[in-house]
Amino acid sequence: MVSGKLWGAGAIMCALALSVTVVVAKSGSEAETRYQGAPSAIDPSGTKDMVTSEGPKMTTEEFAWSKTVYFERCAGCHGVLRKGATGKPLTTDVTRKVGSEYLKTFITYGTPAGMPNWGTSGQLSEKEIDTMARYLQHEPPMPPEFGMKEMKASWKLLVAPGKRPKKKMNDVDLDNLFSVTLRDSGEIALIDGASKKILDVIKTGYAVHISRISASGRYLFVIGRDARINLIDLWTKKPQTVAEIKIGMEARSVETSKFKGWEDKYAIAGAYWPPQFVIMDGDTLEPRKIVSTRGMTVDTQEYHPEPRVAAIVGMHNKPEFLVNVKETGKIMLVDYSDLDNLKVNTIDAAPFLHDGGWDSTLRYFMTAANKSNKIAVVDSEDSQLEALVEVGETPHPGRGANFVRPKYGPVWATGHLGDDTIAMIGTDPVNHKENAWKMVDSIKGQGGGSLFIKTHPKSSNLYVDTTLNPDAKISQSVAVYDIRNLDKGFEVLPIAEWAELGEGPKRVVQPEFNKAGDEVWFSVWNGKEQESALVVVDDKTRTLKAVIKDKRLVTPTGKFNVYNTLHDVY
Ligand code: DHE
Repeated sequence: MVSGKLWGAGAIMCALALSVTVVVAKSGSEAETRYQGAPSAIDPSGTKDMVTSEGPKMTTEEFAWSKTVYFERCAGCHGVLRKGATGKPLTTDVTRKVGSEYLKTFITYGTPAGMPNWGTSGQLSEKEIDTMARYLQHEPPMPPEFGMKEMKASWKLLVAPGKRPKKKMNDVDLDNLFSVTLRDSGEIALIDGASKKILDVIKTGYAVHISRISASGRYLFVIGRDARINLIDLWTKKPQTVAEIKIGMEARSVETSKFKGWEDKYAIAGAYWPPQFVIMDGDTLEPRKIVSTRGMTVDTQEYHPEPRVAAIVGMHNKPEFLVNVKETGKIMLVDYSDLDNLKVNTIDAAPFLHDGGWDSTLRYFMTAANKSNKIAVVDSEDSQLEALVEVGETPHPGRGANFVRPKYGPVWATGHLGDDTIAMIGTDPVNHKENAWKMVDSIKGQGGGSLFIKTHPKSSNLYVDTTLNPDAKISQSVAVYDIRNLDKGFEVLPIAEWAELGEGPKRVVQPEFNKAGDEVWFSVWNGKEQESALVVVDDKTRTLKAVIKDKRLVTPTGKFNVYNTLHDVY
């Protein structure tokens, strides 16, 4: 572990911008850098080090220390190979040119573009900053590759499909079950939607991230930042992990095949490192096909050695996965009907693709190219880019929200990390052609730092969180709008206050509906050693319905209602 504490529940990563000298960061960019959160899961001791004579002098100990700090705090923004992402490139052609003094200034004071002030905040000492500045002038250490051999070695088939029950052996209402990410304990909690009781807590990967569900509703897939996947059988008496695998060293996304005839057949997971995705058997996780995402960017058409895999979705109308490749800005449509003759249709979108969701017809996929301030729209029928729609600063929809505006027809909405707006894009090219793929409206929210926005076909409310807003009053509450009368503005629900917790950041994150669409769940995400909670709101009355507290609920963040996740209801 390095010296100096990490900040808050999600540690702040550095975003070294090689320009200007103002110190105070804007709230939008501050929120964005705060979001690059988790320390990299890559083990620094496994890298190939590149201490070269061209860089300034440093000892092996100094190099090892800097490498650990870099992976824990900087790689999220600048990339493992320092090629740049949310943060500027820090390759040696740049860092050697600007030199030690220049680098030290920026590490010390930060920048308005979002680089934290590591020195003046007391996070790093003068000596540590000097070491870091020298380190950045050596070639970035190269983490090892992770191919079929390594995946197979990590693969554990704990219960073979033939040994599993033929029918559901428990009386859990699986449709209304919630899989809740317990981020910092590396676990998920399975919570019954009706009774709000924790049915089980299951050990998963490090800094566990998301859950997805197989097309039959039987298998739950959970991925950790360490690229470990747990395949959990929900039909056994007590849900249990039946297979496990590591698909790389760092990852965020997992999904399953949903097309008719291919239900539960395949799973797919995307890695941040190495930059690749892998298709596995859906009921065992045995790896079948690995595809690298390294290649040219869509804009300057330069080679990128580390294009990370962001959101992946399984199409409902075809045997295809849609894979977002962050740094190159490409969307890969992967036809899984013939893995030996794999067809991949690559769509040029825009750099820094991140998350997204379907429109209400499940035909068009709307995905945020966050640093480009755009939403890319993909038509899954003809496999083409339908539009690139300019929205606000750094859109972050989660899955987004679908609803109907009398004036514009069906729209899909996103909030933003970088500003306080909520953008709505028309999604009906048949009956509302003039509005299709245009930002038809943009309304004001509570503030920037929004991560997730949510509604439900049965609800007339639109909930917008502001998890990363620097103002605690805003990050601890949510805005709710009446979709039928958006001009009325929003009501603020003091979710964290309702949870009645003690000290801590208590960030409110990710609204998630139950199956019936009449209640909405929020996480009150506190520090690892502090008490957290889930708050359930009655959708109709917008009043508190329940608070779920339990010492096992350590840092709850994402919540995945089985039915809504499976059917892409949002
Ligand atoms: Fe996430 C989804 C990546 C930080 C909670 N997150 C995603 C997806 C990606 C991603 C690529 C889309 C997956 C998909 O649909 O296949 N997230 C990243 C990061 O790279 C980032 C910025 C920094 C990191 O180091 O991981 C990051 N994410 C966070 C958090 O700090 C959050 C708020 C809390 C946590 O648990 O870590 C967080 N991310 C989520 C959630 C989803 C998600 C809840 C799924 C939303 C959904 O409704 O499907």
